[in-house]
Amino acid sequence: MTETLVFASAVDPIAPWRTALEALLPDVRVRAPEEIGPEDDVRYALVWKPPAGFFARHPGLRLITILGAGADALVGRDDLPDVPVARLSDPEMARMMTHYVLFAVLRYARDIPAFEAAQRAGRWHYLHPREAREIRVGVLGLGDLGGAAARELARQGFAVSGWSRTPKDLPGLTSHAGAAALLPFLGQADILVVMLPLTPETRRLIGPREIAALPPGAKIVNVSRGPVIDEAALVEALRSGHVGGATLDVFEVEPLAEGHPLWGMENVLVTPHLASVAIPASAARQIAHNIRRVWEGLAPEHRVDLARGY
Ligand code: NDP
Ligand code: OXD
Repeated sequence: MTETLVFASAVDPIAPWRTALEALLPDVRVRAPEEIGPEDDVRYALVWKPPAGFFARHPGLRLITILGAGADALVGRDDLPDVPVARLSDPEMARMMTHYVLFAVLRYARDIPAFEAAQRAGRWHYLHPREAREIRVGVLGLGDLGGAAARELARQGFAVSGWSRTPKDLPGLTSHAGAAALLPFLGQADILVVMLPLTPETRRLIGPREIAALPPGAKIVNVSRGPVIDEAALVEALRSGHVGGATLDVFEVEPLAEGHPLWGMENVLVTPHLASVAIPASAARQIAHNIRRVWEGLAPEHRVDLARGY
């Protein structure tokens, strides 16, 4: 019997997801909310920030899949039905994120912002290149995306350390875990890469005290969620020079407001939340695999722990 997957996203076009999913699951129809009719048996939802009241319209749901890696937008909702929620954990998404992080770290490691400024001033500005192993990169969050980026940075020869909730054993990098290890970890990060999910525990985790713990002139790359960093404290530290530069893909409020101080700061690179995106051709395989697991009465993989927040 044919079942329906309802697809709801204001940012992702449905067509490539429909093509990829229907090819893998011939008995499942992929429909936009406005295409759903009385004949549809809606069992699955693939969503990115669906509107309020969305889930109540589909009482037969058996699996919700978040159209992304971060679960924060869904976790806090009071209208979630009591069905498993999975998120994407896709190697191609990890590859795209790793590219962004590598770009941002290499840009600082090779002093590119200084050369960009020198070029604008028409000035020949020689800075002797440092070896990668002299540059300490700290990665906050060693999950699917953070772990992949940290491993690649280590492969490129940087002195990489990572921090997570539970201890990790990742090749080529030093791992730290737990709240007590955070400040000493930050003190060793010439470049800090933020890859933590947004949860009640991580909201504003990086505040004035944590920023002050960074080595003077440290750079920050935030690719996870804006509210993990206290944005006002970051602006202040960027103004004083204690933080020498920041590459920011995510912000407390998105889109970043017109006139926000971050727009005009010479030592800041702003990108509009696209460090990595869900890629239909590869992520559809994971979604189809999970739907087959539901058919077999098995728990879906990459399930979000709603109590933990990620
Ligand atoms: P995972 O859920 O796989 O990993 C999260 C990591 O953070 C884990 O290592 C976890 O520790 C650690 N962590 C969580 N809470 C704490 C805490 N309180 N203290 C210390 N460590 C903690 O996430 P991903 O790597 O897949 O993704 C990270 C985030 O990236 C997403 O949540 C999303 O917000 C963001 N993202 C941004 C995108 C963009 O385009 N900018 C695109 C995709 C994702 P442990 O391993 O011990 O559980
Ligand atoms: C995600 C994102 O969480 O794109 O997938 O931010």
